[in-house]
Amino acid sequence: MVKKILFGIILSGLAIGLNAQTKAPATCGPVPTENQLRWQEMEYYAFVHFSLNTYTDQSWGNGNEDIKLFNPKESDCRQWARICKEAGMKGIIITAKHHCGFCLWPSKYTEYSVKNAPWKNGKGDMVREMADACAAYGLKLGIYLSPWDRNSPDYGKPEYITYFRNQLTELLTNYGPIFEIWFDGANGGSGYYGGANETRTIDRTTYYDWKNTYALIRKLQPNIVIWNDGGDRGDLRWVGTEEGSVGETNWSLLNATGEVDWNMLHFGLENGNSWVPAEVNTSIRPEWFYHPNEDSKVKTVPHLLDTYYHSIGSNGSLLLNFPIMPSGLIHPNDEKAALGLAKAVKETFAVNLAENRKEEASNVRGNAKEFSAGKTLDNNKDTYWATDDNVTKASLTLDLGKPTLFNRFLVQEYIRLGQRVKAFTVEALVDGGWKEVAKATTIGYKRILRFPSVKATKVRFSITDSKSCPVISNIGIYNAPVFLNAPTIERNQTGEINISTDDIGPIFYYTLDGSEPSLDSKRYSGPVQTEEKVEVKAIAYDPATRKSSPVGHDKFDICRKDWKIVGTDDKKAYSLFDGNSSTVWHQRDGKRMPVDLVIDLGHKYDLCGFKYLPDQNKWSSGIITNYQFSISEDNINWKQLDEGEFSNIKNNPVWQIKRFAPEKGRYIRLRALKNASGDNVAGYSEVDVITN
Ligand code: FUL
Repeated sequence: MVKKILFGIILSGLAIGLNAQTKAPATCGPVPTENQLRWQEMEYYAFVHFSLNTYTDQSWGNGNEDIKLFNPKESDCRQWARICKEAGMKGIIITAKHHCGFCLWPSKYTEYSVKNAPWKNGKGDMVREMADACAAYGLKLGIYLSPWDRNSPDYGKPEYITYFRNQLTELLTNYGPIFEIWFDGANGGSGYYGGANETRTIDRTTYYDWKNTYALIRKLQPNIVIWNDGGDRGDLRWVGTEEGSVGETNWSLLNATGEVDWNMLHFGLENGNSWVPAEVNTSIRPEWFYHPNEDSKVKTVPHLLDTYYHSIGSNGSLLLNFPIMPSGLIHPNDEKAALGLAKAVKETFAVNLAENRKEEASNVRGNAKEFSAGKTLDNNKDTYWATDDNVTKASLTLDLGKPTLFNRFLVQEYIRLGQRVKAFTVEALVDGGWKEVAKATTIGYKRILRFPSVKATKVRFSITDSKSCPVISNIGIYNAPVFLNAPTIERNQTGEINISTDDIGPIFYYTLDGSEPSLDSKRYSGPVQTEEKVEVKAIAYDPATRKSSPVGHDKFDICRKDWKIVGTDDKKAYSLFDGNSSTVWHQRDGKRMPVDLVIDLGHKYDLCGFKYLPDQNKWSSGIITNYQFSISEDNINWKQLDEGEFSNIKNNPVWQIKRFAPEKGRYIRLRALKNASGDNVAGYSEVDVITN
């Protein structure tokens, strides 16, 4: 009897022990809200930038642009939605109001909107059309509403906050469910402001009273996610760059309060106390708004694929922008690139080589079936492999059955229980020995690693450090086809064209007359001397795989070989003609702004514009934001041809191209009036002219 009782006690004790162990792991740190989870699973969605800027070739409007310009003759939001749908996107965020203040919907609270534009005789509503097109294509709708408004006479005053909230209320009430609201970070500065034409600064930490503004938003749209860059903690965070990548280490965490520096934006904060995941926003072209001169600068499929791995493949979402043309449509080159990316992604992830393969884990939580290794391959996002509590190093070995070629490894954490993994490796069993093929830090919602193709019979995924027991919901192994990068084309000061690539092995074919290059074109065997204006197109070709790259394309104006920088003996200054975007010259002559760069072109030319490429490091000083441009025949008498701002140059440091009516001159003067860091340094990566 006593024995029986004892046996009973032991059995039930064991059962309690087992039960305790087979319980799901407790959450680890902050976890996502349902809204954030829904958003994270969208992964990929679009931005469309469309406003008066589309008609003025600007990046930021000043607020006084003529409404009459807005007349998209063929505008068709269904074309945008169709392209986004075919591209595999899940939603579209429309710039309902950009910094110029012009509203794409007939707001009751301003005259500066489509209601006074010639488009559809003032009866149009682009936000409505976008909402309908999204509904027709099964896409979600998001809204970009710029807090900074360079048109509103009230900007900077308390009245503007009422205006801003009224507009938010219109947008969040009249257009159905909104999945995301996007508040741009450019806050305050010079503008038209109803005719005041002045500079208005605001205290961005208090002016918008985000706490109450957010409460209003959540009341109107309970399922929304709020994007705000860094400081004004919304549901999502900016990644600190518009070039299209988040950090290799990417924690979906930040602290709920306090300053957010660039590192926090880019890498998240390992021990942050709030869930604030990363959204990677970038444009399919260099700029956000449409500029005809960028028709040949649409990002290539390999470039976009790289962005894909640096966003969706790095625990972020991808918000890819389409600039809308003045006609009201997406340009065919942009469509081709987006569909090309979709095809490449589909091809890459078509076959999961891990599927139906045997898996073994070094530890399974309570030895329970429900937490076994196989849960990472069952195509169910709600099941996962987990280890016992306190086990923070563990591995999972996958038997591929036969020697198999692969070059991608995909892994997902079950983030409902928090983000845990701090470091992991991927090894392949090659000829009986384990070989490390990739190594990384965080995982999060999704991580995809790229490495050179390897043929192996087994794959071992090892978590080498984790905050708590790892919880892995999905694993994939793929063999991605080769996508060669378009070659880089540069011209140095002597006029030599250099063609190069980061890929190993390919050869190049090129043309100098604008025609499409093919394997019958001239083969590149070293720098090509050019003297005049030239349009270069080149492809890379890999004889081993017989694959060709997309076309690399660049146009160069007059040769810069006779150019001299006036008033400096600094040899480094000539790096601004070397065609290399990574070299920079900083003019630090102790002078206060304005700082002049005077160049002798050596001959007289008919000039109609200039180009400026800033330092590619946004933290370096010397990024010019406000300029004047003048020319002279004798370096004594100057004629000013242009004055203005290089809008958004810090966040998006691409070529700044300014045009003016043709004028003859031999000397040019780029006068820096102000830079992004507020000091007296003028920095240049490249400077060039546009001749008639
Ligand atoms: C930036 C803005 O200033 C750009 O014009 C663009 O809208 C981009 C998405 O955000 O910061």
